Amino acid sequence: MSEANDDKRARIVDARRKLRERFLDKIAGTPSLADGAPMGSGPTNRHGMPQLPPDQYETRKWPVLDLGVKPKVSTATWSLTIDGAVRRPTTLAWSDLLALEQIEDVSDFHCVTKWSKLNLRWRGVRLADVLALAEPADEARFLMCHAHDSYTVNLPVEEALKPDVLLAHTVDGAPLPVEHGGPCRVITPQLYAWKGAKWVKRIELLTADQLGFWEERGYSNTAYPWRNDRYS
Ligand SMILES: Nc1nc2c(c(=O)[nH]1)N[C@H]1C(S)=C(S)[C@@H](COP(=O)(O)O)O[C@H]1N2
Ligand SMILES: [Mo]
Repeated sequence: MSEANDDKRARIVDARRKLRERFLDKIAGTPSLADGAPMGSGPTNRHGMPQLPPDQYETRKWPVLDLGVKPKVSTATWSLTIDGAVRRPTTLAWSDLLALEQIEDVSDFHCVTKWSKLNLRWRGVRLADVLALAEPADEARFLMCHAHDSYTVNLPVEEALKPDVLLAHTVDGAPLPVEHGGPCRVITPQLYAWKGAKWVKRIELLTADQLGFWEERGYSNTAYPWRNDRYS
């Protein structure tokens, strides 16, 4: 990543716009609280909806869910690779991530086990920007996130492009703690939280859908909290 930052930013903005255009119909066709108002840059994502999706309760603590491993990843050796069905396979170092546009967004976090943590203030980079950098191929429709603990989770590209989907490195003003996926995780505020990979290391673009860890074990492939869409 040696381009001058201005050139790179202009290229990302243009690539993001083109990518969004390709997926606009699909974005419009999915249940979304964001469709009317771009987010990823401001306060909560509820937009007049009730506080909580159906059958969720609010928790003040923030539970930790993982597969029994909390990988220690230092920012010095951190990298994120975007590959698969892309024109420009891309690997970012930590400094590359921080050189991209930084977004602050307040959003809610809904776990399929029924707790919701409201009003988390995240800071990070839009996943859309990082995908735009890698230029997904025309046939790219899905992505698989791979994490350091061998967790995997799949997403349709149109969900990944939503503006509140972040590669988050900071929460409530502090570096994201290891147990919550630090130094960097994906968040998907409009889907159940398992769709956001903690300790993400690779994002693979796919031309056909594949199931991730929980989707293979019976969780819904779509995972819309506002539709109580938990299991398949
Ligand atoms: N790498 C990785 N990411 C993961 C998980 C995991 O086990 N490993 N668990 C998922 C699940 S089921 C949920 S509910 C959220 C929990 O995030 P938290 O531990 O920060 O609350 O992370 C998701 N992302
Ligand atoms: Mo979960």
